[in-house]
Amino acid sequence: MAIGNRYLGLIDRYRDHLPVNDDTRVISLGEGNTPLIKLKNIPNLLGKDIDIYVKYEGLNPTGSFKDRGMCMAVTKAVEDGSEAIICASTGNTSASAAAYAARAGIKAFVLIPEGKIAMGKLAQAMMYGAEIIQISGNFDEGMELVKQVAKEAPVTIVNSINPFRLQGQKTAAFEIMEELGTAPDYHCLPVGNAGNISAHWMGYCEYKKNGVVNNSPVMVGYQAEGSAPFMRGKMVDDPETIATAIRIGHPQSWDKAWVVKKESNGWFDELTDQEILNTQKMLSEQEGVFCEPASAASLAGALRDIKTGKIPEGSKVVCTLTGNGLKDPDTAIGQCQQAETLKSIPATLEAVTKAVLAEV
Ligand code: AN7
Repeated sequence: MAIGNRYLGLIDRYRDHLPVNDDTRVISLGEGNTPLIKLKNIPNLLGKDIDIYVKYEGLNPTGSFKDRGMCMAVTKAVEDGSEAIICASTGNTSASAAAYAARAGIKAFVLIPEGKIAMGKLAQAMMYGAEIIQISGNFDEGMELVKQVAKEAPVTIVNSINPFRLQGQKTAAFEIMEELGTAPDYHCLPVGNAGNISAHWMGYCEYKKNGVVNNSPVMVGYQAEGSAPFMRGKMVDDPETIATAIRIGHPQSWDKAWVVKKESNGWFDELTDQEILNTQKMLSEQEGVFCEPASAASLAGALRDIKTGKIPEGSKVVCTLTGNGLKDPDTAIGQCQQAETLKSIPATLEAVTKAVLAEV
């Protein structure tokens, strides 16, 4: 067995495919190289002959796929001499920006919507020492403010309108193709700003163009019903969903995502909050994989489309699980019946033995 192959993050790994040179000071936390887990119990339950893989991006350093893009964006910001970065965020971008800024030794300003960011994400932004600017408005309003402020102040925007973000995020597609030895038939993602679906498509096209693979997937984007501008065909002004990560009504990569849909012969669809939560719970219970609500939209949508036959049997399907379940403990506990019935018993061998015997 080879030894000494320390993984040093995706910029090191994919240097030849990214806009860096030998002199670039790389800002990395070891992001990327996440597990591609083949589901076993859920396909059995479905009774369908189908290969479903989940790409568990929640295992990145700050618990979401954002780290792939953020390591590139912050590396380039530092290279360009920037001393402060700024973003608007539903939570994960701010956690990631805050961490990479800390690592680089620069300042991070994060605009977050009051009351609509999951507790884990808020804890992260605070712990990493970001300048938190809470607004009484939603993500879309925050994003517009960030664009304006960046014209007035010496700060680099690290939302996905920063092109280096998508460069970093495309590497998730590289990893999938390398592991499968091919592109999947379908790739399903949750869609908010649509940066990630666009980045994946870039990655797939790049490897196909270079002859690494000779196929590319159908790209499928799933939104939450109350926050589904791609289904409405226009921007949504008051987006609402329990999946706060994708509570976005004015997607920043609007045009790009429509191109992805067209070029890949893909589609968009929407899910109710209840469908999203049911799938989040099912994935945890059946497979031992805990993702945040927004992430479960990819699998929830895929399962529905497999059931109806829109995604045919015999397909290889990859669903991106964009964020870790620990990001949003409140929503998780809130949907577990056990949380309501949980009561203490005496700390005695007799009582505990009785409790175990009652359930085996
Ligand atoms: C878990 O953090 O936009 O379609 O500000 O956190 O590329 O926007 C988060 C987005 C999916 C949607 N899943 O990805 C932010 C933010 C999770 C996310 C998305 C987000 P895009």
